[in-house]
Amino acid sequence: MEKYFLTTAIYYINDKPHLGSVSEVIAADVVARYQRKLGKSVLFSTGTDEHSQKVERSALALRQPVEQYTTEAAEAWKHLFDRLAISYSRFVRTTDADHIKVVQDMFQKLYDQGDIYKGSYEGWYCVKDEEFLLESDLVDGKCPHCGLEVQHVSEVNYFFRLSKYQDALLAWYERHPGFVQPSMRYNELVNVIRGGLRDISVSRSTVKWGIPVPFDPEQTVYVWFDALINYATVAGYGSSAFADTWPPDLHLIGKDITRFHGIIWPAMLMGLGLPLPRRIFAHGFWDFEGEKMSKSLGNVVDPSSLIDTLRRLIDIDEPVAVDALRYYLSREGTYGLDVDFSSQRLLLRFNTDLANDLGNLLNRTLNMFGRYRDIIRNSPIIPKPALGALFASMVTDIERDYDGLQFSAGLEKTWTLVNTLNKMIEDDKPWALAASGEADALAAHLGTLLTGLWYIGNLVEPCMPTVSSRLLRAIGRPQVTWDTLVWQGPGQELPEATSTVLFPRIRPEQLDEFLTAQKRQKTAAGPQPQAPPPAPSAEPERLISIDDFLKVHLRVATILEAERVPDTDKLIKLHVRVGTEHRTIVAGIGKHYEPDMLVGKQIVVVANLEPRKLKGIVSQGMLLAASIGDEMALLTPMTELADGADIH
Ligand code: ME8
Repeated sequence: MEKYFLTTAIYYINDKPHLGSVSEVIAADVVARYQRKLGKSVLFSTGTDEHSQKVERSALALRQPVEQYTTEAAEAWKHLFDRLAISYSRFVRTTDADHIKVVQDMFQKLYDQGDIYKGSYEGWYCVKDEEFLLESDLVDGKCPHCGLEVQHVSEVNYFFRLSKYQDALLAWYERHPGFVQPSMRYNELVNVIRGGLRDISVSRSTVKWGIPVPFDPEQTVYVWFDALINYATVAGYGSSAFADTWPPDLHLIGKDITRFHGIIWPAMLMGLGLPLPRRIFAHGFWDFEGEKMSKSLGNVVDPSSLIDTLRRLIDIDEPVAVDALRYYLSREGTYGLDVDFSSQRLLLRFNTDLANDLGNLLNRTLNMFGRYRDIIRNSPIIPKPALGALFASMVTDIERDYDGLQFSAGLEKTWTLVNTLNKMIEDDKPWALAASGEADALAAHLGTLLTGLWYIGNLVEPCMPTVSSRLLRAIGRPQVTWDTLVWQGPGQELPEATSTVLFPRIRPEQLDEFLTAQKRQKTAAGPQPQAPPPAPSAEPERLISIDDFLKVHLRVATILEAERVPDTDKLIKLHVRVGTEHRTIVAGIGKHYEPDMLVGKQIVVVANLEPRKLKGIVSQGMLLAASIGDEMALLTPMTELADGADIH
């Protein structure tokens, strides 16, 4: 059986898991389950990164022995991964005995062959990112990545000859254009290598909580050198199994740690004479309100509470709530780029894609089998050939999307199939076929729905394992590998269930409650700001229909001129262009903006607002601005557009 070996990054044990960190392991799980759907034998590893100064400090702060602290924290991570239906083959901990041995063996080998040597390090260190930094790397004296204070370090330690591998790395990148993906990350790394590589420090003399350097117990192995090796531990380095498993097919990591995986790790492997991983894919971040979700910013969404809230408010059971979250994370955004978390979008996806489109399709199909059972008793349940080609070609296209880790595109195509079947029900009008006694046509209609759902049930399995198995159970058809999906009917074996509600619809009042609960949770999770801005109104939002929203005509405008309205400090008169039209708008932004700053800027205006007079000037529209407390910001398109563009 063909093998597939994939890994996630291993998570710093002292961080509480958040939606961003678990999004990676969920994506990896989707890949693992997809590869199994292709019939491969999958080795899938994830785990925790447990050594380092910051872990030592966190344990100390809790007055716990560090071993106890890491064991309890690793259990919490593992428990959450189990809850999220992560089908890992190994949860590796860097404190595992086999890992410690592999790290020491590799360190020794590189030392023996002269790739590691003793030197002295003088410079900066970021404890949060566990990274050595040059003076020139710092931004305002702080870490360029996390913005936190850095530590000055002056110690004797061991260095890895990274510089020696510069040419070999460049040659490797040239020969393997798909080595690092997406291509923008590949280009970034090639530029870093071309810019020149320096040897790096790979041990610490002042950190006790680490793996001892085998030939110098005064030193511990640098946490990144230790952590990267986890991938080799999982593959059984030093055992006979290793040659069969190595190299990994995929390292799935975030865009913040590409240098470690795309430069240092391949150089270490070159030094060790081992094949390099086949592919490194660096995903983007899950943001919250435009900023990376991270513990230090205090803007994290807690996946456990999110699942609990979904369950409680929508009355779904745990595995369905988990699948809904997995679906949302896989379906939003383009994998590789940043995405902003929005509980509204999560619920919208739940109601439209899951409850309306897929859930309804299943339920309607089962209802019809119940209702028309007698009519089709003697007719063959065979799908209509016409749709077979569409389903077969979609499976091929979806495989291409999943191979490229483009989960959203793959799911979008799957939903094209869902909606093709929904539309077919409207077009075929099975109720009319039943009324006129057209048994064969009705049986072909139902056979198509059943076979289509069989495909769809299998196609959604990587992303929603529970939903997949419940759907397939309800229609009485098996879970199969994708290559064995065939466009043919089940014979006379009809589904026994006559109804299954996979996803109850969320009602507007539940939506309100959910959003308020999320808001409360976010406030509870946030750090303590010195002067908190006034909280947005705690009043539940009044919902409007899409039709109400569509009444407002929003357009992009360019500011051509701006001047203060005399005798007021608040009002600015703007002359704007909205496509071919010129308008005057009076806006209350004078305390926040100087007229000069505004000229040339693009803004968003409500184009169909009744004109009104302000200080004797007729204002023909309104511009959009966001404000909280004393702060205000004009809303503007992310990239420049032709003015007059409609906003939907
Ligand atoms: O870097 N959105 O661990 P880590 C998406 N231990 N992904 C995110 C994210 C967010 N908001 N925040 C974090 C480490 N991640 C090292 C790795 S591997 C040998 C050692 C991702 O816990 C991040 O990009 O800080 C990384 O891939 C993973 O979570 C672990 O991050």
